Amino acid sequence: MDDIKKIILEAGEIFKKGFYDLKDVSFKGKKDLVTQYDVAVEDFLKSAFKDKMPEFTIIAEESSNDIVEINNTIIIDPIDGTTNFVNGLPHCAISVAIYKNGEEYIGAVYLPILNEFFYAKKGQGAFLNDEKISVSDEDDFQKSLIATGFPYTCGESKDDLEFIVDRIKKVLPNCQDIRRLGSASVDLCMVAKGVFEAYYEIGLASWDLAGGMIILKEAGGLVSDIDGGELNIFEHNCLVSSNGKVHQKLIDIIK
Ligand code: LIP
Repeated sequence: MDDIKKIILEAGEIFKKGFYDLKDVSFKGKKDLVTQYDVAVEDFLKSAFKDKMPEFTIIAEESSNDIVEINNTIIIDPIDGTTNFVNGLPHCAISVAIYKNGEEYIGAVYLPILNEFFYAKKGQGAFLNDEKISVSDEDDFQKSLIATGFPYTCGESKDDLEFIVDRIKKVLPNCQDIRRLGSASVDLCMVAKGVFEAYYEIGLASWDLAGGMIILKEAGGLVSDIDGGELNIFEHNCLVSSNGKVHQKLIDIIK
């Protein structure tokens, strides 16, 4: 774990430089941004992981993004929350998930600007800067703080936009409030830390969710698809995550 942490912390230095620097921003889609720093952080991570763990296949948002199976695999999002990064909002992170023989092994989500390093190793719990974290005990949905997100596709797809607006109408009156932080990996860590009781979003890619998902499960949380079944991380389905206690209620509301 220490070696992996070291690599991610080093990548965080490039991230930090970029956060305070002028950025070349280009568009991968109508709403989907990328900067030279997404590429630089990704290049650094890919090369460092290739040296350290040459037997692992790498999936990464800006380059190796067409693989849809897991074996000995590292999944990287160099900047999850690129819009936040571009606009100077510190809720953006490097997300890394490592799978061994097809099984979840290590999750790491690092917020360089806030100096928060979330990580988990299968069977050993979840941590934020070396302190153990766990999900909240709240079981009353009405008292729960729920997070969600808006996939970039809502700029083009009426169905996706409809889903988002309709579910907000259904969830908002029945919970404490809703938050949209702008980084799926950070949202998952906020559930892991007990800040949010639950988080759901459609259309996420494997690199957005894999690192945070491993951390949340190790913190005692639950992740599923919208039917309560196992989430296929490559299917861009609706991710439902929670402290476990309000999971079914959230599914009942958004399904
Ligand atoms: C983004 C997310 C964000 C979500 C977007 C997108 P990126 O990732 O984490 O919360 O709503 O759909 O996937 O593009 O910043 O890595």
